[in-house]
Amino acid sequence: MRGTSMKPQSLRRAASVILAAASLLIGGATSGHAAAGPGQAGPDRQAAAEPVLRDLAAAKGIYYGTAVTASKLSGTYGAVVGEQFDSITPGNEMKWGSVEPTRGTYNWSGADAVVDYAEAHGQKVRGHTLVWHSQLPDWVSNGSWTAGTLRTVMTDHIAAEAGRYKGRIDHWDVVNEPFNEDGTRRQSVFQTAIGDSYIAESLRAARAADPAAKLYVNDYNVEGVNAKSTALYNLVKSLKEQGVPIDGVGLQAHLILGQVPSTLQANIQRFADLGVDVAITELDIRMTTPPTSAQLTQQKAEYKAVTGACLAVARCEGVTVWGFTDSDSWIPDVFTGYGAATPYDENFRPKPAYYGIAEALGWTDGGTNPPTGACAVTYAVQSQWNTGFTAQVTVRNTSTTAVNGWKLAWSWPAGQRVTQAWNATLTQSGAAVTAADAGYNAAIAPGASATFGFNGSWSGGNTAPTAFTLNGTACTSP
Ligand code: 9MR
Repeated sequence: MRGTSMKPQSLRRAASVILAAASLLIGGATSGHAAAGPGQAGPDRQAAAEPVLRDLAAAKGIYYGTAVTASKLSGTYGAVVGEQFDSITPGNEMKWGSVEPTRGTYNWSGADAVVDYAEAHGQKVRGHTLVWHSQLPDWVSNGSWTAGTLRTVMTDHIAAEAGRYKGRIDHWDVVNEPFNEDGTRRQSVFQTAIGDSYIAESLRAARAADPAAKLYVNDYNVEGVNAKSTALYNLVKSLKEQGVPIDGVGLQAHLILGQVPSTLQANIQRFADLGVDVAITELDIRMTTPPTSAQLTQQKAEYKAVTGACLAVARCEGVTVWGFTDSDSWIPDVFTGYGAATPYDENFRPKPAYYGIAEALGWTDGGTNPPTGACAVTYAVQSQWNTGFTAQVTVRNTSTTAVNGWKLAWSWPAGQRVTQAWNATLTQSGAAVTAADAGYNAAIAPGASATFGFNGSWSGGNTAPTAFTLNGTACTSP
């Protein structure tokens, strides 16, 4: 439940900020995060003042989190995670298949790295996840079990993992995805071998292993009021009636643009009324790619609405996005033709969605950061031959403030590649291209333009990109 007193986490954060400041004073700062500090630009990032989601969220009494990949927690990725978020969830590193691939043999390296990082940055940790039908090691999913033998394996696993991190995890997703869409129980190995009671037994084992952690049941497609969320509601009700330790429900919220459930807030409220906390645990909002500026603007409104729904209910503890950057999102791998689901683009530039979250958390920009209309881009293929082409791009500053240093980003729809550029530095990663100013053309006054050109290669088609962002803000293009 939300409180107003300073929690141990806040104290830890205050301590880490003081330490960072102290190390700057003695000239000892070595990491990007310590050097940049909360609220300032990290390496390769926009120099202008950006809202800091973790500070805005804390002021509203919630946390704002992200799923992370442990191996990426350095450089720009690590700097953004530390600056912007006050809770992290390991995307994969605490799953059974990661930590206990063979029976009794544990590998804690990834999970340890995430917990250590969180403590160094004053962040909460969502432990994810102890009992789930997926990403299980073969020895569990393909074992031949009786109720008794699997119960022992399951509770041993919970004791080992939750016990290892005792006192260091704020929220545990103890059981993940126990329901089918119609609200019946998913026929996981735990359900079929042990029966309905495996959920209560898991929660009791987790409480015994780490009494301070808040224990959650987490699922997807339970954001609105529907058969599945009603089954979750009935489960929580019955667990509470039996005195089983259950503190909260996680609504994953893997959403599709244009399909945010209208009953989201009412659904959060009905769980709160039952006497449990609620969290949005895996938020992303996917769209067809490449995104248009209209889609990015709609996504901004939807991130704002989801964050607002959590804020509107006192027992909603926080929101976690499932990856903060489009370069660390599961969506394109699983949903062909979909992506752009997170608040930052593939080059760590904040998207309109990021400003939507900030606005929901009370930030205002004084009108200097409209999501559209701040820039206008023309992209013209001037000549084209065999498999090559030459193009010219003009970016006009249509806002009322000067641009001092710019990055123009787009995604190529047809596999084109940059081979050579002039008047800008172009880098490409997959389909994502970023054109950075060449120094002498870094400043673009209101109403003025910068133009650059490049040669590229193409095969099959040379369709122009349809969406551009300038320093993370969507541009119009004819
Ligand atoms: O983000 C995770 C991805 O890297 C894994 O490949 C995937 C395997 O299922 O799991 C992803 O995370 C899932 C989370 O643990 C539970 N809810 C759904 C998430 C997306 O699949």
